[in-house]
Amino acid sequence: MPDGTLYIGQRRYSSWSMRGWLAVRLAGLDVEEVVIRFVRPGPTPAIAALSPNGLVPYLEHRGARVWESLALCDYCAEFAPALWPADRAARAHARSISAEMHAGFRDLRQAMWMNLGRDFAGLGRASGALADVARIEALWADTQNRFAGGGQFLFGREFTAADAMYAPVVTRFLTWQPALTQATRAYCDAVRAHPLVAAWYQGAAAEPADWRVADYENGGFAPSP
Ligand SMILES: N[C@@H](CCC(=O)N[C@@H](CS)C(=O)NCC(=O)O)C(=O)O
Repeated sequence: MPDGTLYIGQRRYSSWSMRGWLAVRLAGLDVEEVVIRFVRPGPTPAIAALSPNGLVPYLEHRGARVWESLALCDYCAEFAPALWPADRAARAHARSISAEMHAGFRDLRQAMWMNLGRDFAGLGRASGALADVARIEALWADTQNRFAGGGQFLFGREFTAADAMYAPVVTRFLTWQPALTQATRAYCDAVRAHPLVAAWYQGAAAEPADWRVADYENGGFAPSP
């Protein structure tokens, strides 16, 4: 019998669920997964009735109730401390960039939403989104230069909670293909190739077609000038 339940949204669209799921799987928690399909227009009643903040991811584990993806990362790190870097300064940096992700990049998230099954190359290039892309590229480059020691992830060879927090950004970059530096593309390739990220994509591809949400499949957008 599993130790708890992790509630998530559709893998194809739910970026915050992806973060929580990656943290839970990296920590090896033995939990059952329950996917709750989004209802549009939201909020989704089944999620609102279940989760304290009315959102997924939401984890129930051995008597603990955990919501907010960053809190899930911290909870999972209690079982797998390597989710955060061992070095104090690196760990402070990892927490800071993860908090920046959790709190921000709203323009990017709105203009280039997560859809793991579509190619929206060249679209979504609103000025605010491009400013977010530039900040993320600078942040990743600075982090890797200071802490990765030549490894493929943000803090080296191990995929940390910070990588989990940015993994859905990687998927956005792959789907929408804004102009990116070579270093950013190399990081995106490394994240995409991680076995857990690959498993999440496979799960998304296996979701039934009637789970699709029209708003996220085309949205009626036009390329930005
Ligand atoms: N700050 C929250 C954000 C979670 C969030 O926005 N989740 C979305 C899905 S990605 C949700 O549950 N939406 C409810 C709905 O669409 O009905 C976190 O970090 O977990």
